[in-house]
Order: sequence, then C-alpha cells, then structure tokens
Amino acid sequence: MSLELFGHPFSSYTWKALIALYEAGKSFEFRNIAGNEYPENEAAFLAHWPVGKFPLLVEHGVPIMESSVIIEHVAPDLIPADRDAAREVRMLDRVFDNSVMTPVQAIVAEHLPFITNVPDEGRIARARAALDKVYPWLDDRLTGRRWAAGDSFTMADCSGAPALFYADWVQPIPKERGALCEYRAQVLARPSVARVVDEARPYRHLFPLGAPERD
Ligand SMILES: N[C@@H](CCC(=O)N[C@@H](CS)C(=O)NCC(=O)O)C(=O)O
Repeated sequence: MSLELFGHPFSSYTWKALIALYEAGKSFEFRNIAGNEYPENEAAFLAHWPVGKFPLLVEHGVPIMESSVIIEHVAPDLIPADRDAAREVRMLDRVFDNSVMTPVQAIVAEHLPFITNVPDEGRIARARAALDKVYPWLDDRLTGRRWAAGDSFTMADCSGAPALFYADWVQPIPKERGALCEYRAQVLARPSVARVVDEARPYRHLFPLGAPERD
C-alpha cells in the first residue's frame, strides 16, 4: 500500500488526519500503534519519526508529519481556494490545536500514571482556565455558522471535532455557550467524525479521567 497512516485510534490528532482521509475517500492502510499490540507498526513508525508524535503519514516511503500538513496533502479540497476563507480555516485549525487541544492534553497528561503519580494541580488549573477563556471566543465565532469556518466542512472541522470532543470531557462546555454546544453535536454527527468516534470505543477505558457515559 502506497499510503500508510500511523496512529492510535483513540488519539485526537490521529482523528484529525483520519477524518480528512475519510472525507476525501482515500484508500490507505491504518497502522495502529496502540500499546504493545502491534510492535512492528511501532518500530516502523519510530524509524520514520523518532520524535514519536502521531499521526504520521508515509506515502511511497516518504514520511509526512504534523496533522495539518497531512490534511493539506491528502485532502486539499478541505482548504478553500479563496485566500481570506483559507486564512479563516487555517486560523481556526491553529486555535483548536493550540488553545483547545494543548490544554486538554495538559490535563490528561497530569492524570496518566506513566507520566506522573502526583498530578500538578497548578498546571491543571491553568489549563482549565485556558479552556474557560477560549470557550466564549469560540461560541461567538461559531454563532450563525453551520461549520467551524462557514458553510462548508473544512480542515477547521477536522481539528474542531476531536478538540471539542475531548475538551467537553475534561472541562464541560457550559450550556449557555449554545452555539459551541450545538456545533459540537453537529460535527460529531458528521459520518467521517462518527466513524472515528466509533472506531475508538474499544479504547475508552484508556481515558485516565474516566470516559463519561455519553457521546
Ligand atoms: N502537532 C502535532 C501534535 C501531535 C500530538 O501531540 N500527538 C499526540 C497524540 S494525540 C502524541 O503523539 N502523543 C505522544 C507523545 O507526545 O509522545 C500534530 O498536529 O500532529
């Protein structure tokens, strides 16, 4: 197979790339690096990308890392041709990664026993405060929009879906943030997104804070 995606089915950034691949209808081989289940996949992955961050795309032996770069490569139609519209998509993609996923990852990391046995409560509180700051901004930005960046499903939704899926688990989005809650529900119902959520169900026991009985 000339196109391989290395990743973990429960990983938010892997979801980003998978959603784009499903949207584009691309054929590819998913190389699962979950735990010790597939040691050959993990070895091949680390040989390509010793840093060890996933997802990683390998096309005809050429490694392509970073989820947004992978998306621009496999699903260019998820970026609008119009320059201003493309800027909005890329900006929201960065906001979802840097201002939503990064604090979510910080909170999750503080609850992973292989990282620490003593959660850093200060780091957790700062990450929760960061999410509380970005929720109203996103609520405002998404008001009146069908998808994150406007009328069409774009790369911004590939990042918005996993970011908000997990953000709401670690720091629930207040009900008053109606546009944000509605957007989260709507993007989770998109078939490409529902598919990654379903494929990850067997791994929910790995969520260190305890996966809620919903979604
Ligand atoms: N900027 C990277 C972030 C990737 C990332 O943080 N992936 C997480 C999994 S969701 C990871 O690799 N965690 C393992 C580690 O950091 O060693 C991207 O967009 O691909």
